[in-house]
Amino acid sequence: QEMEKALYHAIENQELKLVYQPIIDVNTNEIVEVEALLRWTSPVYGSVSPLVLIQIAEQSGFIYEIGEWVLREACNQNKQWQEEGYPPVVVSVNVSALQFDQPNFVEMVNKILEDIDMDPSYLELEITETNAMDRVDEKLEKMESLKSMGVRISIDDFGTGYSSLAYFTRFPIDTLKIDRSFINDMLNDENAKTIVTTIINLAKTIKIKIIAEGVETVEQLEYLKQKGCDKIQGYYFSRPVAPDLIREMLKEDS
Ligand code: G
Ligand code: G
Ligand code: NA
Ligand code: MN
Repeated sequence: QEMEKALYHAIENQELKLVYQPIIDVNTNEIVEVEALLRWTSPVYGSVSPLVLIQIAEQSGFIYEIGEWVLREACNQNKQWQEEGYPPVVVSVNVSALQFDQPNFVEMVNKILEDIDMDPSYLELEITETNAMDRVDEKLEKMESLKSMGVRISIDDFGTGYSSLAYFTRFPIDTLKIDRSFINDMLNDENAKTIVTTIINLAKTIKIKIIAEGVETVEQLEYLKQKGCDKIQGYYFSRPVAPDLIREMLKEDS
């Protein structure tokens, strides 16, 4: 397949980039995390949606190399911001199930952190809810190892996978990220509203942090704040942006 070939050369040709979307503490209004998001501008195909890119990468097996590149790049970038004196933030990296299920995944993460000499507590790994429900025992063991290293774990797109929150009490996770579809519908749809408030309340009782994704309006922000949501992410505050723009925003925070 042609696109596979193009992707094969994308890393060495430096066509892959990461952008970063701020995650805000609703109580202090400060950036506390950034989510790294992959972008590919191919000379042949132009900008390729990350969904398509990840799909091709998974089919072709390039996901391992790309996933490792993303982790290393995001950690390097975060370390660099810290060395430049910006207020430290957590960098959150999406991990595909294939990548997480690799036997040496934990060792790879550890090696990257050691190479970069980065404090593991500034790295968060995002696993989607649906992906987390497959090969559970293996995943639990790896999550425990990562936790004991000090790495944080979050469940992404939460609410879309039909698992109960009780199920996730087995997982050593720090954060649930409420899927943006619920945030989008929340103020117009009683069901979505109930789901959001229930997730927030239950998470509080089991001491898991909440990030609301896809916050686009001040009304959504105010509602979430009132319900006790910890952190928000979305276009209301900022789109995913290049590292220099993150510098600008962190400067305003310091
Ligand atoms: O940035 P955007 O909303 O276009 O991302 C679309 C999807 O691609 C999201 O679901 C996001 O989680 C996924 N994605 C973006 N970057 C990465 C990455 O580095 N690794 C993996 N596995 N998924 C990513
Ligand atoms: O699946 P995941 O949660 O990783 O997806 C992150 C994706 O959500 C990114 O592609 C990002 O561009 C997108 N995104 C982030 N904030 C918003 C928002 O406020 N509205 C919409 N529609 N998409 C958003
Ligand atoms: Na994500
Ligand atoms: Mn997400």
